[in-house]
Amino acid sequence: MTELERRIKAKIPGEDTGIEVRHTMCDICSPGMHCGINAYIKDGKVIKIEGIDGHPVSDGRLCTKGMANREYIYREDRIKTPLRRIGKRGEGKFEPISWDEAYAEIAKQLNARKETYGPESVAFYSGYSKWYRQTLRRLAYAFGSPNYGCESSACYTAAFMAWKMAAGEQGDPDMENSDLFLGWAFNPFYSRYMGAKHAMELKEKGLKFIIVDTRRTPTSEKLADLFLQPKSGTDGALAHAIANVLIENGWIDKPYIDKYVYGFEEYAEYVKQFNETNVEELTGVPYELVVKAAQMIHENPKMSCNESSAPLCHHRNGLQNYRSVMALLAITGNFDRTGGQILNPHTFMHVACGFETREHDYLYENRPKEAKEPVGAERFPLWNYLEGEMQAMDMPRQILEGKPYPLRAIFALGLNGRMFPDSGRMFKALESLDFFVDTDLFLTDTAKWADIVLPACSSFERGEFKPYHGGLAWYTSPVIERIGEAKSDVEICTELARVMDLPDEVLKKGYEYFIQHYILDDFHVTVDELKKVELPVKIAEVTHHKDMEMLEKGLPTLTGKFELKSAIIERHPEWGLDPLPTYRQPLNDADPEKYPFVFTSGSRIPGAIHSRLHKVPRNRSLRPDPMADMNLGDCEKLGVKEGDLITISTEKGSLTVKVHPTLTVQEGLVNLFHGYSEADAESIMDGDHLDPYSGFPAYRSTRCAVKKA
Ligand SMILES: Nc1nc2c(c(=O)[nH]1)N[C@H]1C(S)=C(S)[C@@H](COP(=O)(O)OP(=O)(O)OC[C@H]3O[C@@H](n4cnc5c(=O)[nH]c(N)nc54)[C@H](O)[C@@H]3O)O[C@H]1N2
Ligand SMILES: Nc1nc2c(c(=O)[nH]1)N[C@H]1C(S)=C(S)[C@@H](COP(=O)(O)OP(=O)(O)OC[C@H]3O[C@@H](n4cnc5c(=O)[nH]c(N)nc54)[C@H](O)[C@@H]3O)O[C@H]1N2
Ligand SMILES: [Mo]
Repeated sequence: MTELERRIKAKIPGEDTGIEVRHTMCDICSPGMHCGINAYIKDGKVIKIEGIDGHPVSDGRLCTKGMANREYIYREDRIKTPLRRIGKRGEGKFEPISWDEAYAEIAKQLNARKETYGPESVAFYSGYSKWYRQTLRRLAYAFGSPNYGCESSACYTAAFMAWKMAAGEQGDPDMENSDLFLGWAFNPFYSRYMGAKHAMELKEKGLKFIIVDTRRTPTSEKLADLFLQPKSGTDGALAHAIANVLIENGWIDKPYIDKYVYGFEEYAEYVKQFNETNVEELTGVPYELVVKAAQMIHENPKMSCNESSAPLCHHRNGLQNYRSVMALLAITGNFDRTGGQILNPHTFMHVACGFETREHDYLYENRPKEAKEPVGAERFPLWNYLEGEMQAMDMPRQILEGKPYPLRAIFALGLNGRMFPDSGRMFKALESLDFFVDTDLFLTDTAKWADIVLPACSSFERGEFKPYHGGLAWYTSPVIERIGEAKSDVEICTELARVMDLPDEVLKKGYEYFIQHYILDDFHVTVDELKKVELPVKIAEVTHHKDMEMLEKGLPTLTGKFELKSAIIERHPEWGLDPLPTYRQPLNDADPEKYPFVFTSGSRIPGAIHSRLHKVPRNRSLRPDPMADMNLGDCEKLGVKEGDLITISTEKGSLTVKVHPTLTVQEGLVNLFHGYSEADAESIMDGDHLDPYSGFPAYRSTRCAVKKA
């Protein structure tokens, strides 16, 4: 081997090797992360990736998912051209067509639905990706439909709703200044490694941790000073029991409550019923540990709490459980206070960067005024009141029933039918549509049901505006050519708006116009300037929080106070919801004799994210088969050992997977990751086992039976 060959083999950048390093970012997980990537490019192809040293947020690091980027963008099932279905729905037979043909067909079909049934009969839906959502929402509104909606009908929004009800805005933990962190459903080691690093550093500096998790995890082992392991979805009862001990012992901040909290007396009366007589039966947590938790809270007065976007809310009682945990912050005077939970408004795309933008104007200024209520509005009135977008979990029902009005077409970016509980029903609904467009990088199981499939490009093939916390911003540039004829989602939405000549000049001007005029103008920065910087730069001063400033000014709630009792719900008795954070048990009504176990699905595993990485070989090799965790004792009783097949059955159906006997879960619980084609967790869930407050699905609490397969 020559020296040059050796250098090429070692992927060393240089003019002689023809290898160049360009900066991009990972968009496989949430916008709160988006770690910086050095992409090593040779002959137009990415041959290696690594983290960017000095990136102000990720500083050289990438997680198991981020490391998958190269294999992810070159997955074999990447779509290269627009496709038209020629086989049956779901069969996967398509013919390539041109972009012009695709747009023309979409315009024709969507307009025909509008003509026959009204603009609301077309829904505009986004899967987990978020970067293009403002443009998609504007497209929906420009078309005249109120039905913009997304995966956030099952992620994070329920928490946001709880915050809006209590305080009018989202709170975040001020962990650096806390004495105690209440890590309720907190396992960043698997779901956001930077959070884990941060927590470890603070632990070293003396921060105390209470961890509340249905499973033992790296977090419970490495961080917990006290670990509570409740049964799935019983968090509300546990929080109330802790509150009751705090109140009984006078370990609360009475002057703070008197001045800033609404509904305390009734709440205090209500939580009395969660006590030593029933807490262990309700939650599985011994009463001594409840008292210990209360004691720790009392001894460590500055307490902040984890914001859980998923596991706490993935129950039919999820939003109320969330409010119950938040109540602990209010009664101990830890809201809007240093070391507690402080208000942190979103800057852009679900990220709180510490500065304000006019994103909201862009999102809502073209919202149709005369339109019908969005999907789910009747069934989930609180959701509709607070969010005003479609509650997508009600989409399959409405498609199939046509009530309160027909929903006949979907234009989607990254729709995954397998994230809808009772996914079988969702696929039936897709089958019954007049017209379905799906846009994805890959020809997924869901895309196979579409009439037209559009090829989206990856974050390596496009540029996008990317703000980070701390007042930072970046505008990435493509590091490779587009694969096939793929386009970026915002181009697709904009071009479609132009082809259809929708009445929205701002939308038709495109994404860069939006970023420039609604976001960057206020900071006197141009898109072109930002594109030139190699790494995120500071564009705005961060507004620093002043202790109790918001409380003193009056919170943006109906009462101006932190509401333990929701004044919004009080004013709407017709909704049939409780103003107090009342508790009800989480499980569905199936016969407990027949279905003695609890099926929970979705607790994160390090190497996978939803449906995205199961087909990436290096990640798949970390866990080659879908695998359900069960307690060792249960496995012994069932006579199964590591790797044996078990069948998990619910009232909806059954699936067969390998079993992993473990002590991380308690007896009675069956835990499986989701998003697999061959073991679809959602296929055995009830599509109507939803939280009436938020519409969120109960992914984590279905009664099931288990037997050896
Ligand atoms: N059982 C169970 N189910 C769950 C959960 C759970 O805990 N348990 N969690 C829920 C939560 S919190 C979430 S956030 C959802 C995730 O919801 P999903 O939307 O199911 O998430 P993904 O599978 O990551 O992505 C959806 C699709 O988007 C495509 N995609 C990726 N990048 C792009 C892009 O740039 N453009 C376009 N057009 N498409 C792209 C992917 O290929 C994929 O097919 O799942 C929910 N489902
Ligand atoms: N590797 C990986 N990372 C991800 C994702 C992924 O799919 N894979 N998804 C991303 C997305 S969209 C989201 S929303 C976040 C979610 O991020 P997290 O909220 O961290 O996700 P989980 O791992 O589902 O839940 C955290 C912990 O809550 C526990 N838990 C489950 N049910 C309950 C319950 O009823 N009560 C209590 N107290 N604890 C419970 C689980 O055992 C788990 O250890 O992760 C993001 N990061
Ligand atoms: Mo999520």
